[in-house]
Formats: sequence, C-alpha cells, structure tokens
Amino acid sequence: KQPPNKDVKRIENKDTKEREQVSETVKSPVNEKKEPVKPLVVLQGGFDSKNNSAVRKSGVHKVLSLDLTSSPRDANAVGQFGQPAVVGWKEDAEVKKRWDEGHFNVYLSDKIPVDLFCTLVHDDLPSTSVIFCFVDEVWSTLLRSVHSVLNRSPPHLLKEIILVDDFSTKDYLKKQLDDYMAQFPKVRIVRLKERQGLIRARLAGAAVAKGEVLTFLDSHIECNVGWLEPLLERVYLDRKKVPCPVIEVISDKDMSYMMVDNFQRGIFKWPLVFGWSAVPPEDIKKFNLTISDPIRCPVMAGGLFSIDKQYFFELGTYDPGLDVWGGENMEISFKIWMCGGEIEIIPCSRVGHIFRGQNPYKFPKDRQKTVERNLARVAEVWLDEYKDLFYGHGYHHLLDKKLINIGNLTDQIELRKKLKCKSFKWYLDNVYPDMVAPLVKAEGLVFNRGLRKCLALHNGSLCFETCDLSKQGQHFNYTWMKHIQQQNLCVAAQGSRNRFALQSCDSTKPELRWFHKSSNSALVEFVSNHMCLEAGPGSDDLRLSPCGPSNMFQKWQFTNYLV
Ligand code: LR7
Ligand code: MN
Repeated sequence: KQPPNKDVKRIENKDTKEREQVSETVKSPVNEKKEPVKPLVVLQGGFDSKNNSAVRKSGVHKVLSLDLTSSPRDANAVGQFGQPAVVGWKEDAEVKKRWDEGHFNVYLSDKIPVDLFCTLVHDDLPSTSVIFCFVDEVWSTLLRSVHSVLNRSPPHLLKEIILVDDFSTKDYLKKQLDDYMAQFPKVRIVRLKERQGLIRARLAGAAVAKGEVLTFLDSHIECNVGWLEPLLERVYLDRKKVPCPVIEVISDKDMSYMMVDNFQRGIFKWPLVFGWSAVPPEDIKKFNLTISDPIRCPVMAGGLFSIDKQYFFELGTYDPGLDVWGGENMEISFKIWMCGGEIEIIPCSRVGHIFRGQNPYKFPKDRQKTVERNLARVAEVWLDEYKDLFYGHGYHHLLDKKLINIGNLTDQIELRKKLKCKSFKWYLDNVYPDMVAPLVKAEGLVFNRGLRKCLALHNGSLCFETCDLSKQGQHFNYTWMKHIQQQNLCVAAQGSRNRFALQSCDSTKPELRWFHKSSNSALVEFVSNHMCLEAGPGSDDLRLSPCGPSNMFQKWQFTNYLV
C-alpha cells in the first residue's frame, strides 16, 4: 500500500535484470535464481508481458513459472487445474492401442498424477453472504464480479450477494444498477447515505448479512471455478480459521487472467507495509508442504476472505474508526492471530483481481494522511512496545499529536483486553518469526573515535570514561525514536555550553532525537540537522558543533548494531 505512481512496477519476462530489481522489495528465495518466468495463461489467451503492471503495494505478485520440476502435486503437471493435456502425434498409435481398455484416453490418463491438485470438500458446508462494497466502480467489472460469483458458486452455499454502494457519484450505479440486479433474487443492494470508506461500508454489509459465513470481495474480481467450497471448508473445519483465496492477476492492460506463483504469503514490512513473500524453502521442506496445502499468513492482503459471521462479530469486526481505505487488513490480521484465530491462503481457491496503480476514486481527505492515521490507530492498539518500530520507520511526525488526530481508541483497547488477546511479541515469535524486529537499533557502549573513550552518565550529567562494559553507566540504547537513552533518560540537544544534562525521554520531543546512520558516523541533532555531537578534547567536554565530515571527535560507535 504505497502512494500512487511510485509503486507501479512491472513484471518483465525478458529482462532478467529488471525482475531482480523488482524482487528486491520482497525477497523471494524460491524464484530468485531462476530464469525469467513465462506466465501461464488460463481462461483467456494472449498475454503481453511487456504491458503488464500486475504489481501493487510493496510486494511483487509473481506470475506462475512453468519451469517447476515435475512433481506429483505440481500445478503444472499434465492435467492439473483441468487443463487439456496434449499427446504428441508420434504417440497416436499408443493412444489408439490402449483406448479400448477404458473407452477413453487411457494412455493419457496414466500420465496424469493420481494425486489430484485439490481434494474434495464436505457436503454440509455453511452458507455464505458475499459482500462487495464499491465506490464508483466501473460497470462492466462490477457486473463481471457479481456474475462470476453467481455462476461459480454452488447455489445452496450462496445465501446472497450484498452490494454496498459507498455513496457513488456515477449515475449508472443508481437506477440502472437496481434494474439490472432485479433479475437476480439473490442480489441485494445497500446504499450508504454518505461516503463511509470501505471499512464501514463492509460493516454495513455485514450488519444485514444472513449467511453463516461472510465472504468479502473487491468489486473488480473474477472468481475462478470452484473458488468457494475450499474457503467454506476451512471455516467448517474450524470457525476461527480465516481463509483467503489465492489472488491472481487480471491484467489491467489486456484483461488476461494470470496465475501467480505458489507458496506466497502475505507479510508486512515496517512501517506496516503489506507485501508478498515466498514461503522459505526450508519451511516447505520441514512441513512437507504440497501446493494444495493452506499457507499460514502473518497478514492478509485485505480484500478477499471468508470469515465465520459470528466469529467476525466476536472479534469486534473492524475498528469502525478506520477511514476510507488502508490499514484495516493489518488490523484484522493482528486481531485474528493475537486473539486466537488463523489466516490462511487456500491454494485450491483462486480469484482474479485487477491490480491498479492508483485509487480511481477520490479520497474525502488527503490520501496519505488518511492511510497514516489508520495505521497509527492500528499501531497504538496492537503493537505494544513495537509501535516504536512503526513510528521510527518514517512516521515520527505522527507523534506530534497536534499534527494528526487519530481519534479515540478506548473501545479498541477495551476490546483487546476483553478478548484476552496475546501480545505483539507473541505474534512475532509465533506467527512471523522471520520478521526482524529488534526493539532498539543499537546498544552498548558509545565509543568516541577522536577521544577513544566512552560516553558515561555520572551524577546526572554526561562525561567520558575509559571504556568498560561492566560499568552500567556506560550502557546506552539508540532507539527507533532516535533517542540516545539510558533507562528513561535521554540525551537532549539543548545543553548548557559543555555540560549535557539528560532529560526524561519523550517520543513527542524532537529535541531528543539524533540521526545516526551507522557505525562510526555522527550523531546529528534532529532539529537543525547540521549540528553534531562532538567530544573532547577534555574528558568532560561535550558540545554541539557544526558537522565536519572528517572530524573524528564527531564519530561515534555503539557496541552492537541490531539492524
Ligand atoms: O472509500 C472507499 N469505498 C469503497 O467502497 C474505497 C474503496 N471502496 C471499495 C472499492 O470500490 C473496492 O471494491 O473497496 C474495495 C477495495 O478498494 P480498492 O480496490 O481500491 O483497494 P485495493 O485493491 O487497491 O487494495 C487492497 O487494500 C485495501 C485497503 O487496505 C482493501 O483491503 C482492498 O480490499 C485490498 N484489495 C485486495 O486485497 C486485493 C488484492 C490486492 C493486493 C495485494
Ligand atoms: Mn481492489
């Protein structure tokens, strides 16, 4: 979920270089070393790779490669996904010879793995309400979304389709839509009286839904064959499972439908940016994962999932204070995992989505500010001490409460207590262990290169001593808040001449922040950005001086750098 324009990256077939560049955002060990992949086109033919911008948010949504080595459960093995299998003309004689054994193409049948890609599901699955919310959606894509659900869902499992119109401005979405949908008894339209944003629009749909399960979809999707049953199967097995289909790519250029790579998980990077990443190959091996096994995801993309209706309400739905777009996928994901549920991608369920580089509708307020505010709400409620990592990755400005009003969070904090949800640390340790999230950036002694001594706190003020790891007074943290911190005391940029006193740490105060790039670099005062912390020549001397790139008395080194 990045700002528009910047993140329109391309998947290239021919240009290996560019592919590698693209995969840098979210590393994918499985595919990195491979040759450029060729997309597998299903449903519709003709895919011009050069014009495909099938990427959004921070992650690369990779197109399924054809060069997987053939294994019994290989999606590309002959006959999988219902693809026609072709027998070469040289084998015609064999085909004929063996036809009568079963009066079908026995020769070919024997080539198809016995292990079918997707297993069967129970026959007493719960019914679902499918909820589409939309604002000014294009007519044809909205209709195609609805038709794909009507055509490809077993009628007894589809309770209804609820279209929530989030106060669209387009005329065709009014009477014309009512008239069109009147032919389908299962389709209901809910009209919002003012623009609510997708979060509250979905909640309006959920409030009137009659199915046992809620299935949320974006309004520019195409459900693939058999998409619904595997999702409902998971909810049936365990009502706290929240299954998502594999989100495939409908080209924004030629509208072709492309399958994506298997074994991709939804993840986030700081500051709460959604992305895709390949399941680590060690995990595939360790858990003996086949391509039809559910993939547990730290976070969901947001738009496409099923959830037991009662469970959704038990969880307190979405934070209704989230506006317009963004962040709600983080919120629901943390909530689900930390409060006893699970998020899975179900490879047997596949839904295409048109990925767009920009939001085609207007934001009532500034887009970036809206998303930032939503994310800050999520961080404040769910991240515990890790919220510093969120603010520290470019969101310091949100800490100045005057700049942004994130609204009241009492209900959300109460809810988390009531549900007895686990800590964010538990989530990181158990759900997303490969996430690197140290609570501080650097720690230990603070060594000055020029003076060749270490910073020490002595009777409330700073001085220098011979470096000694055993002395607690010499231990400092360099935090995400850019603090040089000992317990709850922070080095402040305002010192009287040569004596630097410490102040109690306060993340809202810019004068407590110091830029420090890496080992052996300066500590630059945040506010002015051109004054550096300088030591010496005497052991008690510490001052702010104009930064000089080769001044050794301005070069500092912490013992350990954690990032
Ligand atoms: O104010 C709004 N009111 C709405 O009703 C804004 C949007 N909407 C509707 C909109 O018409 C659409 O049907 O909400 C739906 C989602 O909006 P999109 O399509 O603009 O969102 P997106 O596909 O760019 O973004 C993803 O992230 C969103 C915000 O966090 C939602 O969670 C989307 O559902 C989500 N989409 C997906 O997960 C599909 C796969 C994308 C990926 C990765
Ligand atoms: Mn969308």
